[in-house]
Amino acid sequence: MSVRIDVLTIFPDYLAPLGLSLVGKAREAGILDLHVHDLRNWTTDRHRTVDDTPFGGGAGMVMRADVWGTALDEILTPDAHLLLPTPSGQVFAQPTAHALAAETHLVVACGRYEGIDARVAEHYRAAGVRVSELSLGDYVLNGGEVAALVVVEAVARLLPGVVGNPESLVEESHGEAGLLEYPVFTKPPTWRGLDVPDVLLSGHHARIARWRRDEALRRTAARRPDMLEALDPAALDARDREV
Ligand code: 6GU
Repeated sequence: MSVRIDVLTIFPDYLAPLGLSLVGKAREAGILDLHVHDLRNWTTDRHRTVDDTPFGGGAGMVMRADVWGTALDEILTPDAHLLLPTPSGQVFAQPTAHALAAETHLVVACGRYEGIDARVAEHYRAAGVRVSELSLGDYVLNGGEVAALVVVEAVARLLPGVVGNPESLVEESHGEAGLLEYPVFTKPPTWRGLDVPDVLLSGHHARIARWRRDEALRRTAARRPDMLEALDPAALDARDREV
């Protein structure tokens, strides 16, 4: 069971960190088959042009559909899911990471400048390719490369065998509980006058679990009231409601 991911970009060096850390190890272990391609390899002119001025006028440049089409025709396979990072996409979140981790082939097409000619998404959708336009959040970046890093890391760590202890995936922020994670502590028990909460040193597993749940609820209420609103009321017990 391995996932193939192809990333197309005019800045392949931007993706160099994907050789490091857990993602790098997943690649070495054959769990993740990642390929980064230079879009300019599919240009045909002397200047290796990938962009042009926008029809209708306006600032900036638009990436050409013909260059992207030649590249994607070669890279896409029948089971591929095409991901187009763009600030006008749907916000990428953990449920999408889980869904993508169950795929066999992801192709990430990184736009730059003002974006990719809109006919690229339209053409591949009409051809039956699953196309998802994804945003990282409500701010503007210079291109899709950082989003490609984010998607590859978020997906790779969900592949079986990448994160050493699968339990690390269970109690994390944006996990199944729909809450932010509780605060964590390690040695020393006192640091600069600050003590680790007594309950965590008590060895009393039920009390520790209750304390962590309370902290997760308090944090989520303070920082992300939208997440608390979205919780299924049936997921809250009587004690939760007191917090
Ligand atoms: Cl995916 N791309 C760009 N260019 N800007 C963004 C983004 C993506 N997500 C948030 N801002």
